[in-house]
Amino acid sequence: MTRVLRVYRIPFSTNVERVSLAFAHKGLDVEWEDVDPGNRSPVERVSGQPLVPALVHDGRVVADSTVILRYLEDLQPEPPLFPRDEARRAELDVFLDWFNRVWKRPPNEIEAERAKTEPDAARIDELVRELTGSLELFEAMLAGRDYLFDDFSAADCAAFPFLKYGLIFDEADTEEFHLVLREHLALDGRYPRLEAWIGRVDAHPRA
Ligand SMILES: N[C@@H](CCC(=O)N[C@@H](CS)C(=O)NCC(=O)O)C(=O)O
Repeated sequence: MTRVLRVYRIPFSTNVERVSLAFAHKGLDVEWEDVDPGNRSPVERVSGQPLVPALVHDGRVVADSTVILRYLEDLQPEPPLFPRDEARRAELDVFLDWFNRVWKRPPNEIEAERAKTEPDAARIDELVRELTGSLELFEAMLAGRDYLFDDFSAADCAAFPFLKYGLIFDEADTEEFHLVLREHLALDGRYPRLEAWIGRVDAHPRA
């Protein structure tokens, strides 16, 4: 039994950055467990699956970044990352589900297609249009507000680590999925609200 919040992570992980923003927002301490990306056995041993982040707290194991965001909200409600209003919270739940299951699909498929010996160029073009097209949607979501759901929330924690690749890139980060994001989300000065939001969220602390 441990009261410490321990999180398994690998370098440059988008899903780990989601929870790192959330921990810092709530002022919660985290004990990071650094894992070799090429050897997930410590994560598998503790959580029964290889992906990070995986949280261990008080005898419980919580895998999946979005589930961890909700776990932290229950553990420490203030300051909030989810709206208190029931309808607004449902809207945020829909956004998170859309982002995870719909938005993430094109970049994941582009990465998988590129890895094939004979990539389907037409399919890649179609996926790139879908991915790049989403930038208009985020630009519109930020009309007249600083964050995706007015106040800084789980939506910003979830989307920022992916959308930031349109503007911010660490040259040491050579993960193929991140290269896909960097290539196809480049803002090139065409999305001023999104650009300002990336800077705004990036100014938030990480745990
Ligand atoms: N749905 C999971 C996805 C976790 C995930 O894909 N994590 C990545 C790092 S960002 C990972 O561990 N990738 C390793 C791999 O695919 O082998 C979440 O939201 O936490």
